[in-house]
Amino acid sequence: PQAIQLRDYTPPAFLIDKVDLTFELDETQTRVISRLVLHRNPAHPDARAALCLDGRELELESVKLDGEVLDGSRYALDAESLTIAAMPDNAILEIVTLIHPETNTSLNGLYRSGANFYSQCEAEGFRKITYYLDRPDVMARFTTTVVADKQKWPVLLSNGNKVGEGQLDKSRHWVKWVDPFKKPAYLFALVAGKLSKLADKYTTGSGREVALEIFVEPADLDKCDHAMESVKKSMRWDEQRYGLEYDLDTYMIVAVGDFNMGAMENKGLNIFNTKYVLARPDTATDVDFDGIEAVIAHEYFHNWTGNRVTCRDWFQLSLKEGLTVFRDQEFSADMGSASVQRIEAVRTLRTHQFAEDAGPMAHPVRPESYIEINNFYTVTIYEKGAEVVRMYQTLLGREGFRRGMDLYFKRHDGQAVTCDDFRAAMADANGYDFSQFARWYSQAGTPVLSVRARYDASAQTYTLEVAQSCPATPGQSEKLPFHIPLALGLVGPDGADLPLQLAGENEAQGTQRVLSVKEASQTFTFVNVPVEPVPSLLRNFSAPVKLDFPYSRAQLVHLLAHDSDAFCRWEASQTLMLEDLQDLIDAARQGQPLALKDDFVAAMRQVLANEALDPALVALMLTLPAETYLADQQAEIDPDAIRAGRDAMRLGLARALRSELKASYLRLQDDSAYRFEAEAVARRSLKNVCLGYLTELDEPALLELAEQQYAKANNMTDAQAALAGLVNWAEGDAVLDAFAKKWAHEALVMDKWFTLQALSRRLGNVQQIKALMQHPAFAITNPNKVRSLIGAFVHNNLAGFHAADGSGYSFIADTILTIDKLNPQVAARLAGSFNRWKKMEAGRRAAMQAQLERLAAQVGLSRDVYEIVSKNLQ
Ligand code: HT7
Ligand code: ZN
Repeated sequence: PQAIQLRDYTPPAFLIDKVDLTFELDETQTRVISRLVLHRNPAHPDARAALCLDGRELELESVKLDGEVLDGSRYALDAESLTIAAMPDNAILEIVTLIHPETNTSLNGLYRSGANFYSQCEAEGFRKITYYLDRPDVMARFTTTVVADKQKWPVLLSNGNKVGEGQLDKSRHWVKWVDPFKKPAYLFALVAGKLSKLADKYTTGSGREVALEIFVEPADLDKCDHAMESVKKSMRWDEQRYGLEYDLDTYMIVAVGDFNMGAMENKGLNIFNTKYVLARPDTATDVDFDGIEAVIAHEYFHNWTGNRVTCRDWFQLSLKEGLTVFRDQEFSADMGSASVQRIEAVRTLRTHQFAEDAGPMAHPVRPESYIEINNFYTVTIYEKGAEVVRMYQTLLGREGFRRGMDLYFKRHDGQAVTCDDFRAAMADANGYDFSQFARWYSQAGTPVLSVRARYDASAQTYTLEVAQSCPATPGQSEKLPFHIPLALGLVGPDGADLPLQLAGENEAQGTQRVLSVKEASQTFTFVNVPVEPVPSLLRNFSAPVKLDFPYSRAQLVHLLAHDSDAFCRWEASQTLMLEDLQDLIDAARQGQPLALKDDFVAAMRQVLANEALDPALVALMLTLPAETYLADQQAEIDPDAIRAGRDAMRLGLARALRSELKASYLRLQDDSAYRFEAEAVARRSLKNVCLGYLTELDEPALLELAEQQYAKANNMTDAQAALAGLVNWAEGDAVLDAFAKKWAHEALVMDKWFTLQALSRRLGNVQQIKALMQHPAFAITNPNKVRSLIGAFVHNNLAGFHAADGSGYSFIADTILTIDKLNPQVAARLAGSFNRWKKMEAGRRAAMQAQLERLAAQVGLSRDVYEIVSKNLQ
């Protein structure tokens, strides 16, 4: 397969003004009648260029150009396109195609889930519905009529406003939808089925009433309230923060159990994975409630950042995704604890994006090339992209950022634009030079910021020498310096922040500064510093970099106890933890005894005892980094040593803090009805972290605590946490069985049951995973099932997947090949489990390479899997 290059971008030869679609839905085939009003694009370099429409897996019935039926000599057809060479400058094209949603297992294009029909068109799914200019810079006005059997498919939905409906014949009815806004085809949506509706309304700031509708399978109607509340909160927040109102009369959400990603922002008709809609206290955890609020906000926010202003081409994907993730993060920060939300975002970034940036799939926030665009819905585009947007705000302040956003919408509403256009709006609205900042979009890799400090007591100066570098990534051996916002404070011996005055300034300016680091090495001197401080660096994680500062253990303990910045406080605990974990891992590798250091245990004891701290922050400070994150810190990965070192730390802390953990666990009990409120969530999170440690100790009385918690839990957060502790012991089996019996008919709850076992130390092995794949609740065609069992195992159970006998590797290669035939996007995500192969110890490295080569040699591999496998082997 050929790579597509950013440098080859050319404007489309034709633009489409209007699209009229009619769908005749049926169980065995669907007829799509498309009427396009097009005109030649003056911006295209060739004024006589052919019209080349994208299309895949379509059966063409007929083509009419300006009313005349075209015979086969007037167009060329291949597996990917329909080309008409002789085209007038203005034309009406009518195309009839047949498609087969009932056999479409890729969940891309129009597909069936149960007896209902759903669509997914981003990025290039519309071409599986009809021949079209399936690229985001072709924006058209869509009208959609859906015709279907009324008994089987009573609800017929598409984008925009419903303008008519009626009965066609004895059995069939029709509904017509008009979307008044121009949009690219990737935002098209169609849903047909037997669905129940939760209805509500929202009055916008300017007084318009919007109907809110959530459509789900009838059995799920009692799990939509939280989603509806989240919609209303999102709408209010976007008005208050950015002055952005909803623009249609109806906002619809549809939930479907078969879905490749989290959700999709189709204009006026968002389609969601059920995982991000359905929640009841007994079926969904706090993490699920939180995820639903964030994803609903994310898709809703896309209405402006993505839909009203969209991407010129898919290389600009982060223009909408990075910006919208940033917006949903800011929303979540306002809904709950801002610092907890920030720490969690940083954990995700470090665990997943830093790994991506250091591996074979590393790419810039604006990639230069891709083979399959679906492989580029990555943590780099989303999460690093959000960090890049956050840096504008850190440099400009919230008001400056808002000025930039206002100008962006003023300039580009209704357009398909680039990351450079966004950057220009930020720069022009504020008179700020963001030219060097452009490198965040073009250079891959995680920069390293090395800081060294010197205190001169007699001159009362504190000097920071700052140097930056960035490792080579595929195709980019040399990097130029980034523009890095470095937020910092100086913490005095009493724990208070010192006033900050840079050399050359007349007076101190606050106790926190954002320095602009732009050179490869740069010096900053603070004056009038009366005592030697401890630097609190990269506050609130002001840039997506790795910080290197030679903190002493005493300095870390000081920050951990006093830093006014919650992120840096957490960071100090993590740095201390990581240092000791590394020692334990090294000791495990050398077969030496594994013991915890006293000052570390004392610091953790202090954290746990600090009742003035937000319990959610305490929980995060006591949580160890993931095995995969630890793996990424090693020169060579030995999964067994990582497992042994990490387990030793958990067990050591549990033993040393047994009584404090138990006391905190008992203190945090709460028998009241479940509430999804920040304070209650925080208490539950710390309580369950304590329980997790206590169940490391194989003591019947402590395991009984977990059993009791499971038995009397009035919410899934507590039930799942109890089971997570038990599942590592034989005592867990009875509870697992009871859980499966109780929840056999709740697909999302059974997903949790699969994941708990996939991640269990005791059960997370290939034999068990294969056995679970035979369970009646498992389905290889359902992405949620694949992710919760197989994905969890290969991505998050380092020692289980990387069993020394190589069984994990042959298992996953076999599974990838099976799934690739059904759903290449899902198969490609599993292929990402090979991304660390070059860093594994020799035996596992060879075994992984052998499986990669086996995959590469397969005939008929999808583009999706081919791209991941071939980049791994480069
Ligand atoms: N913009 C949406 C992306 C998406 C997607 C991409 C490829 C294949 C399937 C997909 N489903 C949704 C989701 C979002 O970022 O909001
Ligand atoms: Zn998005």
